[in-house]
Amino acid sequence: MKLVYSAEVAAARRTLKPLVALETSVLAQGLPYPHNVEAAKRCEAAVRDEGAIPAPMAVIDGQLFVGLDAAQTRLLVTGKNLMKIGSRDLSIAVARKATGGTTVSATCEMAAEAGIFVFATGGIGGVHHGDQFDISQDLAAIARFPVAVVCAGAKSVLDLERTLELLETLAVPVVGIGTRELPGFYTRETGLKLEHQVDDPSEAAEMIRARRDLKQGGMVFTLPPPQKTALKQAEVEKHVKAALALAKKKKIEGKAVTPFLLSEMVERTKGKTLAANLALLENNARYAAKIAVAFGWR
Ligand code: PSU
Ligand code: MN
Repeated sequence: MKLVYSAEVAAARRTLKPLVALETSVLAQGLPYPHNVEAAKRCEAAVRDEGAIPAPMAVIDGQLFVGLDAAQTRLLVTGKNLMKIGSRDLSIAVARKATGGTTVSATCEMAAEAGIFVFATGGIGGVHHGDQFDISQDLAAIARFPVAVVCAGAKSVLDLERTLELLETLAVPVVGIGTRELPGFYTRETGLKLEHQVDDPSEAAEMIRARRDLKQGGMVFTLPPPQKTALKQAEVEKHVKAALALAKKKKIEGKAVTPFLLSEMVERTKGKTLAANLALLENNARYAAKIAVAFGWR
């Protein structure tokens, strides 16, 4: 895989500075302008604050970038018709010289190739509700590539119970940070129990190292979203139900489902989920950086 490193990420690799991978589908498809600009800024600042270097990934004109300069970031937050690039889209994007944001799956794949072990996102994809068969490729990618994903759980619009079951099937460890309850992305609570908990970044780093040494795939660390902007489960459930019904009515399909549901949630909660999303993205980036610093190089 031919990766193009930004000057800053290349320097970090030479000087063995800890790196944190960041996805960009959240910028290109997940959040509306100008909130996506704010998200990128807050995440990168949080990573730097903790002494690590942010490595946002994207595909630009068919080239696989690890680390983006200001003009490239600008393109991803303002560009029209940007591709949503998961693992399965990478080869197509390269062949077609396309430009787009990478989802969790493609970002895991590129991070693994770059030797980056820690990755921060908002919420991972997972098993969707309903009797259609819609499962995000994020899960298979996390199972396959040796990257630890720090997130606020799987996105609230998903079937979280089934998502946890499938992660077990795929032999992906899911570890709570400071709690044994799975957070629900916009919510701190879900009632779903996790088997394991870590209470500080070095414990998480030890687990990543052990999994790496076993030559297994990636893993998931879940961090409850910040109290101040978190929503209550009952409120989220009500709006998710309505958003799912509308998606069905409008026959929203395939990779458009997740962006549609997220933007519906923003409207239905009058922006509350947007504030929650920005806060949890920053929170996850910060904790991921702490883990990356504790992990060090090899
Ligand atoms: N988390 C967010 N916003 C997002 C996403 C995650 O807070 O937009 C994106 C991620 O890039 C994730 C993708 O990988 O949604 C999952 O999409 P799908 O369900 O189509 O696999
Ligand atoms: Mn899907």
